[in-house]
Amino acid sequence: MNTTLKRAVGPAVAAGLLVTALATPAAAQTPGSTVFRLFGSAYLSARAGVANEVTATVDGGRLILTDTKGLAVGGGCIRLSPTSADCGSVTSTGRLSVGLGDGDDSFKGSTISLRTLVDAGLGKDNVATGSGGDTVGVSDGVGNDTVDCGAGSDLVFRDAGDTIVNCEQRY
Ligand SMILES: [Ca+2]
Ligand SMILES: [Ca+2]
Repeated sequence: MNTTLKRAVGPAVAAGLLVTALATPAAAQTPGSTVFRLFGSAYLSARAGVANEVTATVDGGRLILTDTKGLAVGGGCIRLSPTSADCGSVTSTGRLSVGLGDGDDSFKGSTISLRTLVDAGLGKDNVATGSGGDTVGVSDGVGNDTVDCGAGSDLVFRDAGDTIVNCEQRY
């Protein structure tokens, strides 16, 4: 490596190591996912390194999101417990977007009619969406995922070998 490149890369590498060192002790207490609302849509974003078990249900007209690995609750959602949150009136919610990140994750939302987008990311994932027109992505290069898109006209991005049920359009 020449001197100029060393100078440019050195501090960035050092900063990266510092962040990793600081993050490690707190990791055990860090929630598995963060939920929030933005522009009338609800979001759940999983943290890296977690095998998330996520559900979406409707209770009394409210959209309830859970992750057994714990939730951080952002704007527009109300904490119900360490693992669940009320993310607003389902009729005022345009759609639900879920990013499961890496790990062997599951998403169960088969009882809801809200349009749902699930990016299952890496790992062996199990995704079940409801009666809305849903979009599910399990194309991580490995054919070991399972998807049930439920009723409605649904779209899936998958690999050969993935088990796909009830998804009308497959890419
Ligand atoms: Ca994950
Ligand atoms: Ca569906």
